[in-house]
Amino acid sequence: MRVFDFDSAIVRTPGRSVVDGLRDDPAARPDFAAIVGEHTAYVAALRAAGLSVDVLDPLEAFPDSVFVEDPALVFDNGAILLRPGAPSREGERAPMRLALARRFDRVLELRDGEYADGGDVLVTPHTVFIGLSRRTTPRGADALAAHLKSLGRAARIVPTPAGVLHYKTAVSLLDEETLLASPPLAASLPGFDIVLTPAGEEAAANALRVNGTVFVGAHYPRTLELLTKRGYKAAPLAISETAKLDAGLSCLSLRW
Ligand code: CIR
Repeated sequence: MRVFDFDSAIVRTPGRSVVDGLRDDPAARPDFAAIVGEHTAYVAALRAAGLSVDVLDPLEAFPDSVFVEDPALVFDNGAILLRPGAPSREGERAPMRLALARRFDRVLELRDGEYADGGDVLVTPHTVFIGLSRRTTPRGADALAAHLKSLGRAARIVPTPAGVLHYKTAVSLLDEETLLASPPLAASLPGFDIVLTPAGEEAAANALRVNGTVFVGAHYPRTLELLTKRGYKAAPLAISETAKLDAGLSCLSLRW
C-alpha cells in the first residue's frame, strides 16, 4: 500500500476570505498575503518532491476551503467524499465532488449525518486510523470504515487527544514503521516506533512525508534537528500564518 510514495496532489488556492476561517483563537487573525506566500511555497515544495499538483480555483464563499484534506480522502484505487463536521464547511463538498469525479473512476460518499474530517484520518501501511473528534462522529467514523473496507483498507477508530482539533494535529507518518507523535498520543500507538515531538513543539507532529522528504513547520527547529539526526531528509516549510487557522501541513493537500 502506498502511504507516502505519491505522484499526484490536489490543492486549492486560498481565497481572500481565508482570513475569516474557523479558529479557536479569534484574536489570531492571519495576514492574507502571508498565507498566499506560504501556500505558493507549499505547492512548489510538493512539485520539487516529485508530485504533479493540480491547483483548484479559490472558493470565496468557503473560507476554509483551502484545507482540501478535510472534505475528501484519496487513494490510488478510489476516493471518498467526506462530510466535514463544521457546518460552515458543508458547502465545500459539491465542488470537491466534481474535482474527485474528474480524477477518480471510483468515488464513494458519506451520507447525511455521517461526519468525518480528513484531518482525523491517518493512513499507515496496514491500518487507517480514524480519530473521533469534535468534527468526526462515531456514526461518520463507522461509515468511513465501511467505505475504506471496500477500497481494501482496514480501519481502526480511536480517540483524539483533548485540546487538539484533529487526530493528525498530534501524529503523522515518518516511514512505514515510525510515527511522529505528541506525548498524549504516543502510548496509544502500539506496533509503531514513535518519535516524540520535543517539549514546546507538540504541533510539529503534523508533519508531512512526501516521497523521500519529511516536511516540518519551519517554526519547529528542534523537531527538524531531531528528525535530521535520525536520518530523515527533513525540510522546513513556513506554515506559521496558516497555523493561526488551527491548520498544519497535511491539511493543504490531497495526495495519492
Ligand atoms: C477548520 O477549523 O476547519 C480550519 N480552520 C482548519 C482545518 C485544518 N485541517 C486539518 O487539520 N486537516
